[in-house]
Amino acid sequence: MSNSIWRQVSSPETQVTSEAVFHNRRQFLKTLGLGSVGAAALVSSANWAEAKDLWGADSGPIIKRRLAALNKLKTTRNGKYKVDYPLTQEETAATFNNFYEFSTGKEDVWQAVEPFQTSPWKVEVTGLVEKPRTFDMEELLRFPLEERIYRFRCVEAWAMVVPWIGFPMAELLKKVRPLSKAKYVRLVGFHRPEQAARQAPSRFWNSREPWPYTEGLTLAEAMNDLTLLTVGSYGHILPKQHGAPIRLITPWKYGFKSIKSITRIELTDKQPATFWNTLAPNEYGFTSNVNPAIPHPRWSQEREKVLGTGERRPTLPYNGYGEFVANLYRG
Ligand SMILES: Nc1nc2c(c(=O)[nH]1)N[C@H]1C(S)=C(S)[C@@H](COP(=O)(O)O)O[C@H]1N2
Ligand SMILES: [Mo]
Repeated sequence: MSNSIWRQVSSPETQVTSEAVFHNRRQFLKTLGLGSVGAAALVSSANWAEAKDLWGADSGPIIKRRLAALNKLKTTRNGKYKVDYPLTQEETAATFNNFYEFSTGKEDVWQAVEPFQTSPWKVEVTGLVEKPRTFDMEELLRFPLEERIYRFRCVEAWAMVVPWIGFPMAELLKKVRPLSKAKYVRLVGFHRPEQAARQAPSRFWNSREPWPYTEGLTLAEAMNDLTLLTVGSYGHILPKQHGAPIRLITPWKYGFKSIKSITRIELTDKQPATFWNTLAPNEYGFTSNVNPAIPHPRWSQEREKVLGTGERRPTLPYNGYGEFVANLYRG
């Protein structure tokens, strides 16, 4: 499953925070006199057989088995949003992830999430609303679930097509009744240093990362029908590496807006600070709609690279969703 074409992709989000981390980790292993075999043992001494494939053995059977074990979800397919590209293979999408709470790498996230406990889980919905409320996951899974096949475009220029399962965020917001003062929605991830290695203070790096991960939308964006609170993919509940048990998907925006493993949704009257915008405001704007005409400060956004095949194709304005969202940005 090693995906060497991806090694050529510079990892821009990664570069912001992690060059020092990688350097120090290598230095650390060297100090201990460990090569890659010793490093694998550090990753998961409890499960040697699975840890070792991090370093090159075929991970295909392991990931297939794990995905097959996830609970299935009952859904209806919503065919409104058509995608004329083939689906990304499930194992490919599930072994190439951005999830900085666990790793700055992409091909090791699916292993690094092992300690993460995603059940029980609650989401607090609060702030400028008439009826603030905490929902537990069982309640959230009782919203009518739809399957939607969406394009997905990371700001780093890789792209995929995934059948997500979820419900419009608008349905949740209607239940808590936003006040007329509410103009933005702030979304908050989790903070569990004991389960998420990179949230723990470390003597090996000095992180500036403002945990928990946070994101935000305008209320109008949050109410748009495309904005999906996502609880599943490929017919089953989300695997941890995709942001179990509940994440956001905003397919017309760069992937970092689609915050994983949400614990809190807060309505506000001011534009909220966000994780990436706080770290590098000139690179990761609050709105961050997919736009081939606006280059990232360090690379062009004119083309994208298809996950799994390496095919290059033109980037589409709003990632192909202009007819549904462009009106949000007029005037
Ligand atoms: N909590 C959290 N959410 C996150 C991230 C993260 O590091 N932490 N990474 C973002 C980025 S940069 C991308 S591209 C997508 C990747 O989603 P995927 O791994 O399910 O493909 O998740 C986004 N949501
Ligand atoms: Mo991303």
